[in-house]
Amino acid sequence: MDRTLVIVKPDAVQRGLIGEVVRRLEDRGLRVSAIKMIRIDRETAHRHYAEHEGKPFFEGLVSFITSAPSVVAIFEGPDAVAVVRKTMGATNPVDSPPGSIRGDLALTLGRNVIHGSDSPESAEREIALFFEPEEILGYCRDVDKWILE
Ligand code: D4T
Repeated sequence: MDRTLVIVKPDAVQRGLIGEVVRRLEDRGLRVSAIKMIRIDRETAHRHYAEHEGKPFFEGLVSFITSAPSVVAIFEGPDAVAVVRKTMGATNPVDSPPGSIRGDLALTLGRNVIHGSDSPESAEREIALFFEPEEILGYCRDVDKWILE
């Protein structure tokens, strides 16, 4: 089973969209194996967005993600990374089709509601950044036999 890290970003938390975002991913068939609300600190934000360090939008990005609580979660399922990325839509909501999370719920790049890991390697790095192993629960749902072949 593959897994990926999702952040319901501060804009979505403030707008009351935690349930909507999580519901869309659960409706897709993905299983939550860890979830919690945190205020991301600056050090963690720098590590999470290390690939963007030095870019013009970096400081704004760190300020935004640390400005208020986020919900971080791990979603599991076959090809979980790709499935979440497709369900999210494009980074810039303008390019996200209706039906995707950003295409339905967001308008601008800097307030794009959700983060999802961009590769299985990033997912493992990001999961280690936000979760201790004992916070991650392995379990099966009865319904999984109707979702997974
Ligand atoms: P995240 O990481 O938030 O899920 O976004 P993506 O994986 O879809 O896209 P990303 O890493 O390229 O961008 C990270 C984050 O930075 C914001 N951003 C990005 C921005 O404010 N201005 C920009 O020009 C870019 C490229 C949006 C998402």
